Amino acid sequence: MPESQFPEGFRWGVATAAHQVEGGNTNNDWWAWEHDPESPCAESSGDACDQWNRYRSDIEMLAALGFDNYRFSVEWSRIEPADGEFSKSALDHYRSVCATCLEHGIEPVVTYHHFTTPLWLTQRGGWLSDDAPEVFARFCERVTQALGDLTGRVCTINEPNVVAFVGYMLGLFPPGHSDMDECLRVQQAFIEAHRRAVDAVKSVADLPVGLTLAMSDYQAVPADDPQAINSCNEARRLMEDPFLEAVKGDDFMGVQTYSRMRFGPAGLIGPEEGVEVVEYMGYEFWPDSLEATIRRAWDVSDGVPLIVTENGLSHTDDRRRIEYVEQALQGVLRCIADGIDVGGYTYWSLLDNFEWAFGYGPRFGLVAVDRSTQQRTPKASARWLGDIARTNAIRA
Ligand code: GCO
Repeated sequence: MPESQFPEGFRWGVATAAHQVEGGNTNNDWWAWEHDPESPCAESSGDACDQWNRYRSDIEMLAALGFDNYRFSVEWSRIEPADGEFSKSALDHYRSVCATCLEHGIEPVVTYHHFTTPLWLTQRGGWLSDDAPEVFARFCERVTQALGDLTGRVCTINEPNVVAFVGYMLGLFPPGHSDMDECLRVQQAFIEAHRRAVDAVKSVADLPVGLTLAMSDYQAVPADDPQAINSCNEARRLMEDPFLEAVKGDDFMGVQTYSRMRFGPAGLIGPEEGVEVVEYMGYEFWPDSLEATIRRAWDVSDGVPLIVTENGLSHTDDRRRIEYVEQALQGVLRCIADGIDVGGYTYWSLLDNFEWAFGYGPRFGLVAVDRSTQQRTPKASARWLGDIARTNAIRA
């Protein structure tokens, strides 16, 4: 296989999430959080990228660019606006999104929970309520009944580790708590929810199902310092290992990596002198983190098939985005050359969109969006990565 050629059948996708692109998602915890004067949110998601109305042209655009799959999420609070009450209209909408994908030769990769939780659940305890995994599994069954015959792959829960830690320990995401016991309880709730969701999907359709995990390349500084190494291991035990254990035997797991985190003898240390810091996000420009986390996920999960379901860069200089992704992809090739089963690469994100508490400042998209007109403008990186997707190779 030539140095830059990806294996036959390697999948090339782009990703979004309902709350970040649809607009008008008013019945979930994030909408409330964005309008809570005590929250750190920069702004409301508002109309976002109006993809609720513009999904057809967005899917046509990503297909024309050369991608073969589209990872998007369905909004639980639209589909189940009240406990046990399901909206046929919302399910029909997402069925139309899937059908539009297939019309353009695009495989729909459907995420069932991407950070947002319906208000009716959060108002009675959210992921701390005893029946959260059960009601989530009921939701997954209904969605699969409606969309399963048009769906290529299901991602059950996006970054459960981030929702648990940032929402229940750091307090920067809803519900804005700072309680390690709650964080650990929510972690376990998500693990149970994932297991129930896998069973719920499989009870309806024979589809590949997996969760997607936020990962980071935890590095000890200096590398041989026992305390720094211990800090890295503690971070992994909190943020990654329970989930990597829980997915053993699954159809796949989504690896979602952006950068590294460094720990010195006294704990977390900031960016290295001279290494670029990614605008808004505060982490380093570190594309090699993808290879490191793929290798770790493969090891700890005992070889669960992997897909990169998120990787990308927020930058106003699109050339840096190309540099970042090319370096990240070289790392993916090295993993594949070592026998690791990586089935695809999904760029985050198709569109510049609502970056949670940061609002619309960050620019992760391959495609720019004019906030006043909603006009889409593909960047050079969109055509560059689309060409790689079409040829399945990185051109020298
Ligand atoms: C996440 C989410 C995405 C983000 C992306 C950029 O990983 O936080 O899955 O919704 O927008 O990762 O930070």
